[in-house]
Amino acid sequence: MIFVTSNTYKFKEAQQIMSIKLKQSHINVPEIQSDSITEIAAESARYAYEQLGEPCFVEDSGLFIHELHGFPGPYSKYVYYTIGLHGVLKIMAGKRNRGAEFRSAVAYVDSSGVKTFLGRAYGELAEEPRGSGGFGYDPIFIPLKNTKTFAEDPEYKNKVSHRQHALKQLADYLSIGEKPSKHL
Ligand code: ITT
Repeated sequence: MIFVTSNTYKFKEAQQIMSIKLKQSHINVPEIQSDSITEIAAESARYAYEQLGEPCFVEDSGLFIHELHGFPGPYSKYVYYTIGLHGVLKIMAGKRNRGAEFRSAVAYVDSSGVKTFLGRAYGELAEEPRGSGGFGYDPIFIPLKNTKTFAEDPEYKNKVSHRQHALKQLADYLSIGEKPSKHL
């Protein structure tokens, strides 16, 4: 199964979650501008299928901060590379509601069309970046029922993450199952 992504961290996580062997494709897929990561992923999947002519999937993801009405959401990558984690924490300074969620929209495509799956992980923003695992916003995201950030506890991340939830739905759809989890 081909996972079209330029992000090697995402690819590694997906391979740790899925039981079938994944192949990373680096083809350059344009991303449409939209407030919906599901729409963005679906369009990217259509484009990828035109290029590859083989079943594949793509993923669009992001961090949605409740107090900021979902910002940075679909713009997570841009915000990460411009103001970064410290910029986001600065915007959040003094705010009482630090609730946030990661979302992952996976779009799978084959000859019968595109099918999308949405996964979410709820938590809150840390006061400062912690941990060296994971990528992107992981150092500032503390999932529910844990005190460590995703970057401090990447194993836990793979069990409860937005990506895990979306890929589990894809695995169920394809009837291939995911890797058995030891703890959950
Ligand atoms: P693609 O080639 O697959 O599109 P990308 O890095 O461009 O890879 P996105 O467009 O989906 O991915 O951007 C999502 C951004 O949101 C990503 O660059 C991170 O900054 C952030 N993000 C997404 N999932 C994350 C996760 O599991 N942990 C931390 N940050 C995440």
